[in-house]
Parts: sequence; structure tokens; C-alpha cells
Amino acid sequence: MSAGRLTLAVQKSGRLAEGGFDLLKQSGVKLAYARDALMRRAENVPLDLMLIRDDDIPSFVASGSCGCGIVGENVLAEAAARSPRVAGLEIVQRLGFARCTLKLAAPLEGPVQSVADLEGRAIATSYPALTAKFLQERGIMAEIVEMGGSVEVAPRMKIADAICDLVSTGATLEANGLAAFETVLESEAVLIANPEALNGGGATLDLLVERFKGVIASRQ
Ligand code: PRT
Ligand code: ZN
Repeated sequence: MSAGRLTLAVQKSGRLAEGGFDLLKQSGVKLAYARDALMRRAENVPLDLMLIRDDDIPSFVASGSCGCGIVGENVLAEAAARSPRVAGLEIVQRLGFARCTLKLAAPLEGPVQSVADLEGRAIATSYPALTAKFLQERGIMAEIVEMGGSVEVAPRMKIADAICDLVSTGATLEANGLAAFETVLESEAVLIANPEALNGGGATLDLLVERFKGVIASRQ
């Protein structure tokens, strides 16, 4: 990490990577040819990208390995519920892409049709901390079954009675005979920063935010 250069954590590949690279490109950031799988250097701005899994972005920024990062609010909120250091990070700018909603859903015409019906049931999710917080706030006692992916198959496999998962078009729920009955969190990609880890790149962060705002405004 050379002095004066800001490090931005971006998802290596996936939905956030796509939107993040588009935003950087439209903001006029030119990336040098990739020699390194982990780092990409910008040619015309004192900025280096660190390419990692989205789930790792909050802790990389909170630890100061990166000054800022582009992450989904869903991943940020789950990490914040587990780590006070992540909870202390600030959202610098909402980015308006990768929109989705964390929802509770259950089989159509099954015994679970509402939040109250979750009492004593099992809920499969990749967001255990957010699900637990939601249930606790409503005084519901339920079992949380943590899954790394394919959460939508859990009711059919009798692993759980309901799920708490991300929804964008709703096609996955429909294909699995599930219906959403409650929203836990609305999410979009956000730019987060750690003011103590800017490495002298505060002006670069300001420049990025200004350019991001311009691109977002031009999309509306
Ligand atoms: O490898 P890595 O860990 O970095 O990637 P990943 O597989 O965890 O993430 P990825 O690329 O799938 O998603 C990254 C982020 O994109 C998420 O954390 C969200 O912030 C955002 N996002 C937006 C979504 C969706 N929309 C989305 N639809 N993430 C996942 N989905 C999945 C959802 O889990 C479900 O399986 O798509 C399915 C539902 O989609 P619909 O359209 O059928 O409703
Ligand atoms: Zn992930």
C-alpha cells in the first residue's frame, strides 16, 4: 500500500462486481492491465482496487486493510450485527444498484403465513444475525438454520419451515412454491469507508463520491 493511494475493496466477481466496475468506468476511472488477482491499480487516479469476496469487504474496511469498499447493505448489516467495529463504519454514499430485499417466505398454503406463525418453527437463512434480531424484536422464539446457499430448497427438503433470503425479481421463490410474507431489510450497494484507513487518500475518496453522484444522477 503506497502512501497517498486509497484502497477500495470491490467484489471479485458477481452482482456487486459487475455494478461496481460499471460505476468506476462511468466515473472515468481507468484500470491498469491486471497482473495481480488480488489488486488492480487505477492509472489516472491514486486508487487501488482490492478484489475479494463480498462477505469479506466489511471486515477488510473495518480492520483498515482497505480505506473504503463497495458492498451490499445486506452483507454490511449482517456483519455489523456481529462486529462492533463493522457497526462503526459509515455509509458514505448509496449507489443505487444491486437492489434486493431480505424477506421471510414460506410454502404457499403451508402452516406459516405470517410472522406470528414462526413461533417454534425453523427458519433457514444465510443471514442468521439479521434474522435473529428481527425475531427478537418481535418476541418470536424460533430456530435459525444457517445455510451457505440454496436456501430456497430448505422447506422442500424439510430442513426448515420458512426461509429468510434475498429476493429481487421473485422468480426463485415462485419456482420453489414459496411466498414472501414479510420484509426484513431493503438493500442496495453502498460505499463504506473507514476514516482512519484512508492512507492520505481522503481527497481521492471525495473525488470518487462526487463522480459517483454524477453517474447516479445521470441514470435517473
Ligand atoms: O462470491 P461472493 O461471496 O463474492 O458472491 P455471492 O455469491 O455471495 O454474491 P452475489 O454476487 O450473488 O451477490 C452479491 C450481492 O448482490 C448480494 O449480497 C446482494 O447485495 C446483491 N443482490 C441483488 C443479490 C440479489 N440481488 C439476488 N437476487 N444477491 C443474491 N440474489 C439471489 C438470492 O439469494 C436468491 O437466490 O438471487 C436469488 C433471488 O433472485 P430472484 O430474482 O429470483 O428473486
Ligand atoms: Zn458472498
